[in-house]
Parts: sequence; structure tokens; C-alpha cells
Amino acid sequence: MKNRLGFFKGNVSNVIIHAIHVGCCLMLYDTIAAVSTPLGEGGIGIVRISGEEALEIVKKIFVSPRGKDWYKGSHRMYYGHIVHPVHRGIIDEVLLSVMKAPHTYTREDVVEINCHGGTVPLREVLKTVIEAGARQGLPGEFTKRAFLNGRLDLTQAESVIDIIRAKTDSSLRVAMNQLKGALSGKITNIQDQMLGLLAGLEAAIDFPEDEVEEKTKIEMMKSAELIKIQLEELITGAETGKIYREGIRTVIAGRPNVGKSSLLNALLRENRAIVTEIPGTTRDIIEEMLNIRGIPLKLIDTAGIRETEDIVEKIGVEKTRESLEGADLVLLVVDVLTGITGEDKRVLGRFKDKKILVIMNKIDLQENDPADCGFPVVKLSALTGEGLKILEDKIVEVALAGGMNMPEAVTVSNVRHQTSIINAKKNMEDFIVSLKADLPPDLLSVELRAAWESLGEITGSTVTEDLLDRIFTDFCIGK
Ligand SMILES: Nc1nc2c(ncn2[C@@H]2O[C@H](COP(=O)(O)OP(=O)(O)O)[C@@H](O)[C@H]2O)c(=O)[nH]1
Ligand SMILES: [Mg+2]
Repeated sequence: MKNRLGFFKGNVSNVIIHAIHVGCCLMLYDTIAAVSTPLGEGGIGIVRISGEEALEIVKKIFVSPRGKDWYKGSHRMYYGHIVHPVHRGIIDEVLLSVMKAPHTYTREDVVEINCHGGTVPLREVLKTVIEAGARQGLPGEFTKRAFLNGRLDLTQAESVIDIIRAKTDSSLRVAMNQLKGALSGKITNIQDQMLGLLAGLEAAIDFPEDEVEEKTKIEMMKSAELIKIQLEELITGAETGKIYREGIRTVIAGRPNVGKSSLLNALLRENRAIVTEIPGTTRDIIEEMLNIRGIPLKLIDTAGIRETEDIVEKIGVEKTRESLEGADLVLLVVDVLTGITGEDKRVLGRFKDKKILVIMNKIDLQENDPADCGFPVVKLSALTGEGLKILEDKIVEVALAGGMNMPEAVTVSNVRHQTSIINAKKNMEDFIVSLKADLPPDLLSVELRAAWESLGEITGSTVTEDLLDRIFTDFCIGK
């Protein structure tokens, strides 16, 4: 009896990795090199080399005081000089880290040359390594090899870039959690539940004269609903995950002179934006990153919205409207002396679907209980700092929308993952509808497989080369 499940039971990722190996053999097995530390001046800079030839290449250009047989073992460091492969002139004094496969970042032989951290020594050492036989690595190519060689799955590989770009300690924890495999564990678990369902269907396909039995059908329905709920939970958490990964785009809006730039400065605790009593002082958009209780905020100060004849301010007002369109959170600042004006009401009306906080500023001048405007109001003084803490609490509350999702939980932070989960959920819904409609088991299994494959795109077990290219070109060179 042919087991249709056989395909799924095998280690699919290995099958696909094998296919990619065959497809681009040359690319995969040559030895690559790149500068792995940031450009500019630093104490040290690292040229990283990975591939079968890594050690042979370094032997041609490295001179040790120990003589020719300097190389002893793996995971050790060696002092010496990088020299020109032909005329043997000294290029830099270095420390070599030699790490033999398989216990390395890429699972290949890796040599890291710790040079002096300047642009010129790094460039010269890299040039020498390339002259000695390595190829310049592409963006993310080291991590791509770690994935293709099975050391990391795709979510883990992607978390590496999130770790590098983490904006707050909480963002870092979300990314670290992903690197440890929390998300892949959850996804694989749901995939296994789908396989369980498929197994039930297989039994039915093997006896085509029968319909799916009523009892089996009820059990299948239960499992399918359970899978759907788990997918929904992941989708709900994704909003929070995205916040930790990318930060909340927070636009400070309001009429001129209400204290927008003062609020930006107060939140940043520095004088970043120019503040004057002259309306229309801020003409350009100012963007600054801010960390509020671990949540990254991209704070954007704007020119404010008003009718104006000044050409420069006009452009500023236009830019304000544009940034409002892309905002996750709007802080609408209002002067307590004037209260909410018609212009403010128009802004509130137009952006009512966004998260909005109304800020009653300048309470040091006048205590005033604002009229209800249908949005949460925070009273503060950007000048004295009174009420700022309350605003910060409120921002956290609104941003996480009550669902205090701790960064330790399994969090979907990547739009690509989110899309695949949404697709899988859609496939599961189709499956449930078809099951209810008593469609034949073959058809049902098609929908289930589609769901399984959608999830596979997340961990990389069903990934295409195209997608891989897109993911890894987002990395920096040398990672
Ligand atoms: N008394 C008082 N004055 C403020 C406060 N916030 C801002 N201002 C003043 O209001 C004026 C306009 O402030 P600014 O931040 O440039 O407003 P923007 O045009 O909305 O960016 C300046 O003279 C500020 O010193 C506040 O909380 N209390
Ligand atoms: Mg301003």
C-alpha cells in the first residue's frame, strides 16, 4: 500500500537543502571572505573566511613566529603577520582564530583574522585573502550557509539580523528567543498536528468506497479547529512582535506653537528640536528613536498642520500629513489655553482608526479639565516635565493594546512569518468548510497540505531559492 504520508514524514528540509546544493554547487562550496566588523575605526576589525579552502588560503599569507608548522588544532588563536602572497611584505600584525568544521558558525572551516580596526588595514587584508584564492562574500552569505548546512532554520537565521538591529533590550530578548528556536518549535508542533490529521485522511483515501466516517469527521473537525485557534493566537501576538522588532511610528501632531517640539525634547530628555515662541519654527520632519520601558518608539516631530503662505512651511505641513498617514500612534498636542480646535477635530476625525492620544500641554499655565473628545487624554507640561511619566505609561498601554505580551513568549515579529501564518489559517478554514461539505478525502488532503506548506515557508522546510535570496540580501556583508 502506497503511503502518501511518506513524503511528509521524511526530513523535508534535507531534501530541499539537497536540491539547492545541486542547483548551485559552485556557489556553495567555494571559500568566501568578508569584513565582518563595521566600517570605520575600531580597536580590532575582523576578516572572516569560510569554506573548505579557508585554512589553505590563510597558510599562503600568514607567517607565525613558530615557523611553518604553526597550525596545531581547532578553536585556537595564533599570533603572527599577514604578508603579501608574492613579495612577502608585511601587511598587518594579527591574531588568527582557526575553527574547523563542523562546530562553526557556517558548519564549514572558518578562519577569522583579527586585524587592526581601520579601513585601510581591513581592506588590504581582505584584498590579500582574495588574491590568495577566496571569493568576496555576498550580504548574509555566512548565515545563508549556516542555514543551508542545517545549523540554523530560517527563523533562526532571520533572528540573527534582528539581534544585530535590536533597538531595545526587550527587542533583543524577542530576537534571542527566536534564535533559540522558540518560534520554529511552535510552528513545527502545529505542522505535526496537521500531519496527524492527514494520517486520518490517508486511511479514508485507502478505502475510497467509504465516505469519511461520521465519528472520524467529528474528531477531525475538533483537531482542525484547535489548529486554527493556535494560528489565530500567533497572528494576534504578531502585532506586538512587530512593535518590538520595528518600533512604533509615533507622530507628534497639532497646531503650531502648542509645544510639539518641546514634547519631543522632553521625551528624549535632550534639546533635539528647536523650540521658540514663533509659530512655524519646525519646518522639517525630525525623527528620533526612543526606548520606553523596553518598547522602541520612532518619534517624529512635525511642522504641525495649519494654513500658511510660507513656502517652506507649506512643504512641512504637507510632510506632516504624509507622516500622519504612516503613523502607528498619533500624539495630538493641544494647548490647554485654547483647548481642542476645529482643526484638531478634523485631524481626529480623519485618523480616528489609528491609535491616538490627545496631549493637553502647558498645564503649568492653567489647570483645566478638558471636554470629552472620545480619545484618551493625557495632561502634562512639556516645560516642567509634569505628567510625562503618565504619558509614557499610556503609550505602553495603547501600543500593546492591553495584551501585555511578554517578549519571552513565542512572538511572531516578522511580516514574512505573519503572512505565512495568515495563509495557513486561510487554508485551514477552507479545509474545515470542505470537511463540513463532505468533500472527498483527496480534496481535503490538498487543503491540509497547502496549510502545512505555508507553515513550512517559515522555518524553511518548504522554501524556494528565490525567497532565500530575498531574505539574505537584507543582511549586511560579513554576517
Ligand atoms: N508654559 C509652557 N510653555 C510651553 C510648554 N510647552 C511648550 N511651551 C512653549 O510654547 C512655545 C512653542 O513651543 P514649541 O515646542 O516650539 O511648539 P511647536 O510649534 O508645537 O513645536 C515655546 O515658547 C515653548 O517654550 C509648556 O508645557 N508650558
Ligand atoms: Mg515645533
